Amino acid sequence: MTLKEILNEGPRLRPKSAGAKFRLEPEMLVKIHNIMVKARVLEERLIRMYKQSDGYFWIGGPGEEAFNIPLGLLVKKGQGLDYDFLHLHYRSAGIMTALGMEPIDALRQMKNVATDPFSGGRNFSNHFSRKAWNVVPVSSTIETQYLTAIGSGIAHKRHGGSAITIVNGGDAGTAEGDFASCLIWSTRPVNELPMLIIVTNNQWGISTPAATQHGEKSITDRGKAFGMKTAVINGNDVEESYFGLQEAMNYVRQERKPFLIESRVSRLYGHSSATGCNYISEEADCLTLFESKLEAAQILSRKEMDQVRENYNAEMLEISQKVKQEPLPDGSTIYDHVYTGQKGRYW
Ligand SMILES: Cc1ncc(C[n+]2csc(CCOP(=O)(O)OP(=O)(O)O)c2C)c(N)n1
Repeated sequence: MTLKEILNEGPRLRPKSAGAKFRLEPEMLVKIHNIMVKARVLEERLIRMYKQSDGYFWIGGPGEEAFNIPLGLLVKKGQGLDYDFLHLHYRSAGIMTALGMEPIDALRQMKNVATDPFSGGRNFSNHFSRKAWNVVPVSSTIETQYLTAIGSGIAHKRHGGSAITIVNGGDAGTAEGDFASCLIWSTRPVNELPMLIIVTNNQWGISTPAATQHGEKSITDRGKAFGMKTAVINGNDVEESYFGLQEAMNYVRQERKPFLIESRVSRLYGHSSATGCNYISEEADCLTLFESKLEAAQILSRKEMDQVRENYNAEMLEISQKVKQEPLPDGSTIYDHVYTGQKGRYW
């Protein structure tokens, strides 16, 4: 069943009381569920490709969908300073999927084929970039995005309007000076920057538990020291994420001042392929949680949700087979795009 069919059939299938426990409209809940499944199945396909030697390395964001899909849907998407800038990290496939990324492009990067639109087949999986949506290239070196984000934060401040700079990264990375620089630069009196600063806290830095590294109770306490508005959000809950993000974004858009969000999320397949990328059943699974709520509220039936997953499974399998036939990048292009618009060697 397609999303359109579900949306069309939805009101007929649902009793009047359906959705009573939710604040979001049933159509929005169905839409978010659909994109959550799409993003999850995409990640599962990427992991499978890695395990079948159709890629060299996997890192990604299964377990962050309940937070990342609402985030992507709330972005003011476009190119230039009238639109939001996104400085993302490597667990952001859900955000990109909500923005409208075609899954085949993520698979192309995984397989490192020439058709990969993000890096021409030359970067790790989930290292996106898209000029048309102000998505700045994802960097493997953690936390540097909090520095580059200051630049677009300043540009947004000077430009005016309602567009904002959004940056995300993990909890362990906040130990880097780059994070402190971001807090300092975004909160300078009279020069505050319109930045939504997000830390997705999955309680791990590869294999180091967060509890052994953080003296503060919550990472947002650091923002408070700079006089910032902050919020801790249960990133495993769709509605808490949606409304928490909406409130923070409205504040940043209108006040042109920063807001720090700490989102508590799960890391469902471990750190990366380097740690095996197997499903960790001890972690809370936001999709399972959301699906039981949708079922209990009679928004979607188990059968309908299984159908959504089945359809995406079939689609991802089909496109993975297509990608395997695509050519690898030619050696002559190795120096292309080291600098914007540059082709060939730059010295
Ligand atoms: C500057 C830098 N130092 C170390 C690493 C190695 N490294 C890669 S991911 C990672 C852990 C990051 O943990 P966290 O910031 O909590 O994000 P998560 O991966 O858990 O989402 C580290 C230390 C790196 N990529 N870059």
